[in-house]
Amino acid sequence: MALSKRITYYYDEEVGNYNYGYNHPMKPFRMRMAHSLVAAYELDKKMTVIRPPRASARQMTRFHSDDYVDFLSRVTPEIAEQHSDHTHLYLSGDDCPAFDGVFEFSSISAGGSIAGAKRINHGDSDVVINWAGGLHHAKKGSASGFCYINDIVLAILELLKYNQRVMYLDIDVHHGDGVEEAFYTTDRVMSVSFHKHGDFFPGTGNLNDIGLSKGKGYAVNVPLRDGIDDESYKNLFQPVMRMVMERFRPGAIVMQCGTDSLSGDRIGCFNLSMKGHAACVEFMKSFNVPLFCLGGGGYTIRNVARTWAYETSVLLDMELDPVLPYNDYYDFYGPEFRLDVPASNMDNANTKEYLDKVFAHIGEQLRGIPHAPSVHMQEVPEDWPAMSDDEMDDEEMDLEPETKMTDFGIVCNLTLHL
Ligand code: LLX
Ligand code: CA
Ligand code: ZN
Repeated sequence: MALSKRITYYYDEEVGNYNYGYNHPMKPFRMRMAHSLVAAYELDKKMTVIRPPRASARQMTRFHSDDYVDFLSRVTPEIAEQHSDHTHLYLSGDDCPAFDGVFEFSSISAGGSIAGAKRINHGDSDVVINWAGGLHHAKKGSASGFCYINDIVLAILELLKYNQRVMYLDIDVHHGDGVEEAFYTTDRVMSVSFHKHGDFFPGTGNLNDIGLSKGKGYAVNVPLRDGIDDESYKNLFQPVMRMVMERFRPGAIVMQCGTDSLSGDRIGCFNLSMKGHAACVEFMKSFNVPLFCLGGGGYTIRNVARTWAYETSVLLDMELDPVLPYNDYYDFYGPEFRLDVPASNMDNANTKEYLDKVFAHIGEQLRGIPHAPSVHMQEVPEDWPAMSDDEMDDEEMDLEPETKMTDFGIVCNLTLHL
């Protein structure tokens, strides 16, 4: 019998108050809906629930450029309109509006992801959840695809202080471009993204994009077509991830659980049911490696809330009543009022031949990288880490403004050198 895991869940009730604008598909309110379901199922009683500390501008500049973070911390809707030339440098038009409180909103998601990584580093938790995180498109010097601050890169940088290897897995329907780019030249982070590819945002994530120099082979891209269903997804996901885990042996897994890969999403084009999506989470949990689950995209908000509440229960090993309990947003779930997101009858454009070709290509890629040593074979200095997290943060203050310290190297303003 598997031992039950210690779970930490980050939630800030303020997060649901931010508003991208009336017509924008990103609705931060979905996080409040998800939490309301979590609480109505009494899942909050089975885990440690923490309100995250807000990330500071300084913490954000561990990845992002100083000028971009400074801009984000000052911008308001009025300033953005008055200085539109400057704004276009950092924010991409309608996708990334300068809405009221955009910096505070970003500091909530980033704060939860940095704090969650620390909790894993200190061995305080086996599984951490931050459904407000997962902003995988944000770049070093600009916002992209509704994402301003890349909480995922910040969490991975934190995990790298204590872990020689960290795996990043992304089941959002979009390519995890910002995270892949940040770690494209290192063999210490393996990034794996399953996504729709072909005439779809952001356009990156080709099968042949596998990383560069030391990082060659450590970026895995799984480009998919419209309408992939639970069975074909599982038949590709499980063997690919088994192979990645066996080859790379990470000390921690960061999993972006974007729900725009669900059937019926307002933006996505896949045909995964809630159970099919959650089966990916359950599969990664079964490796018994510290797991950090983050949110991501998701635009049919009743289904986002259902799925993240259900995935919370999967991580807790708890069975839930398929009839939804009464909750603050009960009316959103009619007419069925059930904990289910069914697949539809849409066509699956992913033929068996296509998926076999993708699998063969990835298999060949992974056989080309060396087997990582298992954790017990690694040499770890007895007094490692020599400094506390706070001391390490303080150390950064003494460095030149253009260089940021990490435990294993210097992050300069162009590339992360790990
Ligand atoms: N993919 C994704 C993941 C997380 C967030 C946003 C996105 N972006 C999109 O889904 C998208 C859709 C259409 C066009 C461009 C991008 C995200 C999550 C939480 C808060 C903010 C952004
Ligand atoms: Ca993805
Ligand atoms: Zn997405």
